[in-house]
Amino acid sequence: MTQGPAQNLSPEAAGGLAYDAVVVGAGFAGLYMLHRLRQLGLTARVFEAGEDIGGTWYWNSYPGARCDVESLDYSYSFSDALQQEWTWSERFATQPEILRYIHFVADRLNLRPQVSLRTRVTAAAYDEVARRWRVETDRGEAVMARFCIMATGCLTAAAVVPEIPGLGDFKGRWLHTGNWPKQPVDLAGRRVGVIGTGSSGIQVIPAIAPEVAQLCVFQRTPSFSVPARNAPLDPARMAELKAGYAQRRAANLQSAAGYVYDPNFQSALEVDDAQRQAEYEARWRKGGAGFLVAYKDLLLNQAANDTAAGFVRAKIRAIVQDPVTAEALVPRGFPMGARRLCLDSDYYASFNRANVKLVDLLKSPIDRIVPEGIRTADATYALDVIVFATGFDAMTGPLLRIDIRGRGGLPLRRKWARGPLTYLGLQVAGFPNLFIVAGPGSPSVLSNMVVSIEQHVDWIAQCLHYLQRNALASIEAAADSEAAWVRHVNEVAGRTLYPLASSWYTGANVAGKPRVFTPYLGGVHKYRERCEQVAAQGYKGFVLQR
Ligand code: N01
Repeated sequence: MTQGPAQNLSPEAAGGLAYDAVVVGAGFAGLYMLHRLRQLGLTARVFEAGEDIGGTWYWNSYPGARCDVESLDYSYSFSDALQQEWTWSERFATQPEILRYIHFVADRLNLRPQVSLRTRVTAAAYDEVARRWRVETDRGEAVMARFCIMATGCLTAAAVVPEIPGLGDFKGRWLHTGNWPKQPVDLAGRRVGVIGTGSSGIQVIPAIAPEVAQLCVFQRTPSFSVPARNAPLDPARMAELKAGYAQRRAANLQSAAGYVYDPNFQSALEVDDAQRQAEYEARWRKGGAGFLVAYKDLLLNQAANDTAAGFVRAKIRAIVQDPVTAEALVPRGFPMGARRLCLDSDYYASFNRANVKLVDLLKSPIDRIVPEGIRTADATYALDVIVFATGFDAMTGPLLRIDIRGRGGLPLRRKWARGPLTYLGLQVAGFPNLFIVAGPGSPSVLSNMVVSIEQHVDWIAQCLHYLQRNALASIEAAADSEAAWVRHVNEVAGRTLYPLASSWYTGANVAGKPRVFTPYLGGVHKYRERCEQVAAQGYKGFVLQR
């Protein structure tokens, strides 16, 4: 491995600068990857499309944006100095606080000089002769690198604005939660329409309801949501938690989700109804995603799932005063948790406000956007602002927006035409020295993302070190191990209730996208063991070349 710019390759011959590694994206993944590359003595450059670092937490700056994994767990664990120095102020951190944290880490590690902001990578092609990736940006720059590491995120800038006719005629302003403006948006006293009631909609609605004149919520599929019960973390509690950080991090690594929320290993069906109700009530009061691990089979057995879903439906009917609105908010037709369980702060209670109206699109679909607002099959809603909380071309979208070409010029878009194919979610056969951090086929979005990101970055860094020590030029997933891994990812998903719902996990939210269950459900702990075993066996299932 080279200690300076890659050897055997003059910048002129390469048509631009040369690095050992290019990293695409400067969120949690890209920044930590840069840190590890520098520790290995490798030259690296990070390209980031945003005006600033932060990735998902840069783009999703809408009012109410907050993480649904507890702050203590949703943070880097690789440096005790960092985790002891930083102090979280709330149980679930807000988007601005997470962004401040990312800036704090970048400053402490002096990462910024190697990050090129406002630079979108448009293409990456493998040059089989030079054995280098040629990476092109929207600024007309082209650089060469031995390794190309995609830290592009799962829910980043690939925000989906649905093709509703008439948007261009709208006289007001429209925004997407996933691409929120960085200048303050004044919604006070305005008539606002929110389209979409997934995690983003469920956060933005209660956050803006008190200030807007009128809020119309355009709901197609109601979500299951449980209270977050966010609360301040006082300094004494924070000090106590920091003292136990080592044990907390170790427990997270041994868990299925990358964080521990009081799992119960009983079946929901082996206890009586009174016991179940008491268990659900305790978890509802405690708040957080621990609701879904109230019993071990909530996502494995429909009858077990029905007991939890029934509890939440009853809560919705009890909170929402207007019975017609309550009934419209009750989710039906898919298992609870098979679409992402939302955590909220007073979401259902927002519908008791006089200025909030639910528009049930299942009864009266959107017909078109008109200059003055949104017209449904039976009414026109006058609006000053439309907020699209309509989600993302998740997981594959951020990768496939880039024209990635492997051996023989094969476009990744063609290779993945029927769904993503990876080995361990880390590499793709035919694309040597290309790595994906927390992408399709890895636990990713069904885990604590920061834990999964650290695990991938560490694995990639160790792999590069192995190549260096053994004078190897490249690593590439073998086609048969990739096929076996994809089968395994599907088999594991097939044992759960997840595939029974249409969701962004399966690509169902984007027209024409292949329907494939994309994240790996085998659990963070087991997945990590598997990755470590593969490495210990000389990168079994990968092809290594001198
Ligand atoms: O997006 P979504 P999201 N007309 O795809 C609706 C993470 N996240 O941004 O289901 C009308 O879940 C769509 O309706 P339907 C988290 O992992 C985390 O909310 O297609 N409606 C749905 O209601 C999450 O799962 C946090 O019927 C339309 C909504 O838009 C992921 O990001 C916070 C429509 C999209 O929901 C994505 O969440 C926020 C149309 N034409 C996000 N098209 C936390 O950490 C779409 N919809 C807390």
